[in-house]
Amino acid sequence: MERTYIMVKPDGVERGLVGEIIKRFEQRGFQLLALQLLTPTKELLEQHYGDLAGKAFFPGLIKYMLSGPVVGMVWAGKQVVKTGRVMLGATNPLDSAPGTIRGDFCIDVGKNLCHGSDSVENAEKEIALWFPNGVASYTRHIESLIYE
Ligand code: DAT
Ligand code: MG
Repeated sequence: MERTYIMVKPDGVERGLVGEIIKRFEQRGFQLLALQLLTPTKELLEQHYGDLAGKAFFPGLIKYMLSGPVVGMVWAGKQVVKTGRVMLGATNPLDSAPGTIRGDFCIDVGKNLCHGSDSVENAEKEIALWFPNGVASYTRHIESLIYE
């Protein structure tokens, strides 16, 4: 089953939106495979956002992400990478549709609450980076109520 890495950023944790974000993925029918709260190191964040290292906003992004703990999750399900991004909304919250997490709860790109992997390949890289001890799978009894 496809997997994605979803992360509530420090602003989302401080604002008490962890439960709200988990709720949306749970209610949609996706399966929670892993969950952790941690204050990431600068090195971990620089690896996670490695492809953005040349951007002018990169130092500010790292500072923001270091400002407190984050909640990282692995979710599994059919097309969960693409659908997870749709559920988060556009990178700039002002472009995010109402009904999306960013479209419902934030305004500025530098305080956009959450992260979601942008491809299946990057999802697996991010899961390996944030959960170096591995992520186990398990069978749910409700699969037949979610998938046809
Ligand atoms: P996304 O988080 O939607 O995958 P991204 O990978 O392009 O977006 O960028 C990672 C984060 O960097 C994004 O969530 C917020 C920040 N960011 C992106 N573009 C920015 C910009 N133009 N100004 C400030 N921060 C930006
Ligand atoms: Mg991204």
